[in-house]
Amino acid sequence: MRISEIAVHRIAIADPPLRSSYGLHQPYALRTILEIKSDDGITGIAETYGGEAPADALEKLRPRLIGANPFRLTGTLADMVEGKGSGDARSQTMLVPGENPLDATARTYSAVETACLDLIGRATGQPLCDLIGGRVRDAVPFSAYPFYKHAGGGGEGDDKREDEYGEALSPEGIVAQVRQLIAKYGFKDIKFKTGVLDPDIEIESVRALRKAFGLPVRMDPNCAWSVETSIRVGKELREELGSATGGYLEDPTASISGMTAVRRALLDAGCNVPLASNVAVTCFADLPQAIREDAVQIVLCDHHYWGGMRQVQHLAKICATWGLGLSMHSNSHLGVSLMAMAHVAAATPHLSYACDTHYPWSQAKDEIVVGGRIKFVEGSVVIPEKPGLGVDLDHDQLARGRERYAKCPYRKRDDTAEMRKHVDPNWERLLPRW
Ligand code: GKR
Ligand code: MG
Repeated sequence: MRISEIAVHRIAIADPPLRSSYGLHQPYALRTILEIKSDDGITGIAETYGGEAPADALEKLRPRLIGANPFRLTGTLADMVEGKGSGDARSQTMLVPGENPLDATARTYSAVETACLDLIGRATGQPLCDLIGGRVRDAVPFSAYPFYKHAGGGGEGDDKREDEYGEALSPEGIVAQVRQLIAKYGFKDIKFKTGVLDPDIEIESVRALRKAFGLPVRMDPNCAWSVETSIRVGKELREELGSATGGYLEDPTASISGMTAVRRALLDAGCNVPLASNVAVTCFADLPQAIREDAVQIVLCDHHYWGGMRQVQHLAKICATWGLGLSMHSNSHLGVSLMAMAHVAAATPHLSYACDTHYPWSQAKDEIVVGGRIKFVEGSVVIPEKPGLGVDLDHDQLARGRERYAKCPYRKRDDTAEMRKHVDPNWERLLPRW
């Protein structure tokens, strides 16, 4: 079997005004859909980061892909898997995920790998998770992912969307948002995006969530705090985020050494709130220092930027060996990414937390898989008994996504620009802010 054709689709999907320490989500999130066709007429698909740079990188790869054997991918594209650099330079501290040039090749490789595995799954009649070692679970649990949010449902002009969740800029608002998410999807864990309001209000929000639902809460301020503030919040929330609850504190402060300082102070205070990361630790080269210094106790994997699904499985093995937990990171996405996340999670024994997903923030109108939205059963995605990823592209919907992209005025994610437009014309991303 040889690759005979590739197609790269740039699409835009409505995204509500969610807040994080990066700023404010724009009314559209950008995604790229990749199709890889074989000379025997089978097509594999993948979804990755959007905008011009990720799509151009895939287009540039065309000469290396056409004629290549999809079974021999690692050999063909070995130079791309790891990306470049490590530590602060490679981190997602200042750049939103998907915008870091140092992990660009790992991201591109991942999209190609996913599409090839989907292709191979379709050619052999096997679900993707069963090609990469076989599933250890038939259903993959995901978390409710509440965000502080302004009023609005995303989209612009004639395409403005209904606001299903409403504004949430207080502890009560967050509890109401999570109530809706749980009622609709059945989630059993809560990953809470913070780093937006004064830490005392965010502490109150975590307490309100624990009180209202009694579920594990994981708090992620994306480096908005100094080491001192991180230590204070960790101490104050020792009960609510403690390891016994299944909670953790994710990237409270920037850099591996910052996380080390927080961890040491929390342990000295007898406070076992584990620290997780998808900002300080983003590649294999970050692991030696992070493990040596006990900077993080949980790593968030993400096949989209860790260099693909098999790299995630290697990461899981390293985490298991060194006694670290493994969780899964997410960014705004549709059903193709969701199914890829579910397949890799299904085939990764050492996955110690329910995965993150932004899927509830996307809408049926934008979904590009045949049959519409992927269903959740009690917070989990069930692996379908179908070959490959188990989902097909709806080409009419894909065309609508391309039209939205053509009309959309921007070509990369920029949460600072959106913050300046709608909240504060002088807004800067200050780290630490508190
Ligand atoms: O969607 O604003 C967002 C998140 O802040 C996202 O970009 C982060 O990458 O969810 C992510 C995280 O866990 O850091
Ligand atoms: Mg995070």
